[in-house]
Amino acid sequence: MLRAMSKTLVKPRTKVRTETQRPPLYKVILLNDDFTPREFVVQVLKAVFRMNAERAYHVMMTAHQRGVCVIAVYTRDVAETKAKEGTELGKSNGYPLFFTTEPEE
Ligand code: TYC
Repeated sequence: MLRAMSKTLVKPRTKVRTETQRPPLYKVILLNDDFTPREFVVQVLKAVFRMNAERAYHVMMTAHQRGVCVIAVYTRDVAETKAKEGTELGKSNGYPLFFTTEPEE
């Protein structure tokens, strides 16, 4: 068979990547609202985002005063899971607390 006998040499054209490929990162953002108690927001930040009391209070106050606060950056899966966990903790306690995610530029 012509095909099997073919002796064409195909040179592999490979590129060597010297830079480490990193997964894209996503920001988790806390949104202010008028109903969720400050102390509850602090508890959620400590539980879901592993913040100490001081950091959690500072982040909560930033969202309270400016409307939003970037909490942390994670890979997409982790960011989305944590945002959902925080939002659901609020919801199951009757609060409109809301976390969202956004790709980092
Ligand atoms: N603004 C809320 C209050 O006055 C507290 C609060 C802070 C709610 C930050 C959400 O992301 C938030 N009770």
